[in-house]
Amino acid sequence: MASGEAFPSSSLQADNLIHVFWDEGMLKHDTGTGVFDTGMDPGFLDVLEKHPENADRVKNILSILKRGPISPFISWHHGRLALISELLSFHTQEYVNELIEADRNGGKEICGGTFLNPGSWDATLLAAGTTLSAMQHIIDGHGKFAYALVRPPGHHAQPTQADGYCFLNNAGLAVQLALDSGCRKVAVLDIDVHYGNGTADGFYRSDKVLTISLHMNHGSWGPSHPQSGTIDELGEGVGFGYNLNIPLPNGTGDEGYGYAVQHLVVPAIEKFEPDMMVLVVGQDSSAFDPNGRQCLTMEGCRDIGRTIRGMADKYSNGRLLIVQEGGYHVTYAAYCLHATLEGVLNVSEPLLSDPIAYYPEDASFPIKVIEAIKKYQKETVPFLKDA
Ligand code: OKP
Ligand code: ZN
Repeated sequence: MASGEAFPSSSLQADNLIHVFWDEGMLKHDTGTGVFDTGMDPGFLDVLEKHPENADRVKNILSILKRGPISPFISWHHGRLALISELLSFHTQEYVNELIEADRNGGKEICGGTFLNPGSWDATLLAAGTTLSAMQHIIDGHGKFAYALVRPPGHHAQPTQADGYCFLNNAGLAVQLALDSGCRKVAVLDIDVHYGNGTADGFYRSDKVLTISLHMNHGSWGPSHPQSGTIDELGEGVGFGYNLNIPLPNGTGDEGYGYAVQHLVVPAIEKFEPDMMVLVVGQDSSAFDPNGRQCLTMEGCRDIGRTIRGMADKYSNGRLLIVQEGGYHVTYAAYCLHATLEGVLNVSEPLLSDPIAYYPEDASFPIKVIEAIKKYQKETVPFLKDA
C-alpha cells in the first residue's frame, strides 16, 4: 500500500478497492497476424499487423494497474479455469462440444476474425473461470468492486455460437451465477463499441436481467451476428422491454455518452432496481480505436465509471462486477480503462492525465438521436412508461 498522502482520504479507504482477477495463461491465446482481423496475407504488404485482439493490449492494462497511479487501490487475485459443467449455465452442450472438438483438431477460424488456435481453448476457459471467480468474490461479500481482466472477450458469444473474437460469454456466465446464487435482478450495462448481442441473446426472454448496450450503429455483420442492435430489439415474452439497445451515431463523444447515460441508462436502472450490477467495458469506444468511431476520451470513461458506481451504491449495495471486452489501441485502451476505474473509485481529481485526447466534438446530432430513442422507449417499454 502506498501512503495515503497522494490521495484524498475520502477515496483511499479500506473498502474503496477494486479486486482485480487475472491469470497469465490468457496471454497464450495467439490470434496471429494479417490484414487487420482477417488472418489473411494479401502478399503485397511488407508489414502485416497483429490481430487487434492480441496479448499486448491486456499486458498494458495489467501493467497500468500494477504501476500506474491507481495501483494503491487495486487488490490482486488469481483466476481459474472454468469447468465444462459451468459453461452449460449459458451455452448449449452441443456448442461447447463444437469448441472442444475444434481445439482437439488443432484449432480453426470458428467465424470471421475469430481464431481458436492451439492454446486458445485453455485461455478461453481461464477467461470464463476468472470472471466467475470475480463474481463469486462479490457474492461471498469479500469485496464490492471486482474487475475481471480477461481475454478472449465474451459479449458476442451467444448460447449456441461464437462471434466477433468471442467464444464463451464471460459476463453472461457471471450474471447467471449471480442469479443462481440468489440475486433477484441483475443490470448489465455494456459500453464496448459493439453490440453486446451474445449477452442480450442469453437473457432475451428474462425479466430478471436488464441488458443495456451502448454501441456503434454497425448492424448485423453476418450469420454469426444475426442481431441488428437496433432500438426495437427489446426482448421477448416476459423479457420484453428488458433489453435496451442504444445505437449511437459515429463520433458521439463524451458529451453524447454522458447524455445517453443520464437520460436513458440511469432512469432504466432506477426503475429496475437491480440487486447486482455488471459493467461490461470495451475501450474500443475511444477516440483512437481501430475498431470503433465513437470518440470517447478518458474523461468520458471516468464519468461513466462514476455514474455506474453511484447506481451500484444506491441499488446493489455497491456490488459491481466489471468485465473486460474489446479495446484495441494498445496504449489508449489501458489509459481509458484506468480512467473508468478512477470513476468507479469516485476519486475527486483525475489520477492520470490524458496523453492524446483531442477531437472536435459536435454534440448536437447525437443528442437529437438520444432524444428520439428516449421517446420510443417511453412509448414502447412498459416498465419505462413514466420514467
Ligand atoms: C469484438 B469486441 C465482420 C466484421 C466483424 C468484429 C468485431 C469484433 C469486436 N467482417 N467485426 O466487441 O470488441
Ligand atoms: Zn468491441
